[in-house]
Amino acid sequence: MSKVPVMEIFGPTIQGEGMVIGQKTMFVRTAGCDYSCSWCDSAFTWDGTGKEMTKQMEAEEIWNELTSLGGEGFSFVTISGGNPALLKNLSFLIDLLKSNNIKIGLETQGSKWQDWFLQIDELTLSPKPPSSGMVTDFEALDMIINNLSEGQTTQNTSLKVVVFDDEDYNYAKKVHHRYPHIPFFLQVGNENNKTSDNLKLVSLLLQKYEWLINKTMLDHECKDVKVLPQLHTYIWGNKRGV
Ligand code: MET
Repeated sequence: MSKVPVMEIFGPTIQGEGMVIGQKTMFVRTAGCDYSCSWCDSAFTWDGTGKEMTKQMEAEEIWNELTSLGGEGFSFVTISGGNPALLKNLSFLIDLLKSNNIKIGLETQGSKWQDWFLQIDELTLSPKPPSSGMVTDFEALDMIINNLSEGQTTQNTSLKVVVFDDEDYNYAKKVHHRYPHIPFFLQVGNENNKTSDNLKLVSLLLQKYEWLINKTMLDHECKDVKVLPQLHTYIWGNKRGV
């Protein structure tokens, strides 16, 4: 069986987060997660509510769906979840995308390793701060970052921590100082991931972005970092499939 559980395929759109923010991309969202973050914006991938939407798909089927949606208008595919790093079989999709000259971005919390990480062009490791309710396995993250550093590839890796409060910010600093050579991104957390009142949401998110920027600018212990909004929420709010 070379199938993987797919929750949704959409695009073209832009990547709203992290190292390739603004990148035109297609998205493949896999089902299943080893985490259950309190503020997860894609809880339907793991809480049972998206069960009917989940399809076991072969790499070729995923590719067909991508090309039927995006035609010849894309050269980048982002794989997210859930935690796609639970799926060994994603190697088939990754090989197929590569053979079609497609660049690949992948989002994971950095709790599990897969050998195919070495083939990802833009890999975001996003360990979760205390507000998520999750506890980071730093041994696993150390191992992943070591494996990636040893791999002789053109692969790019970054770390991204979502920040909701002061405690999260301190956690983010700890992560950055543990892996100072990895490009580091701080991202504004979205506390209101259910609301459809976009004007109110954007105004709150802008305030939180300003708070995070001010905090970082005044902090002499945080120098080589990038502070980003979750861009897609400023445009589409909590809407899915964009
Ligand atoms: N679980 C992955 C991550 O933490 C994918 C996005 S989270 C909904 O980056």
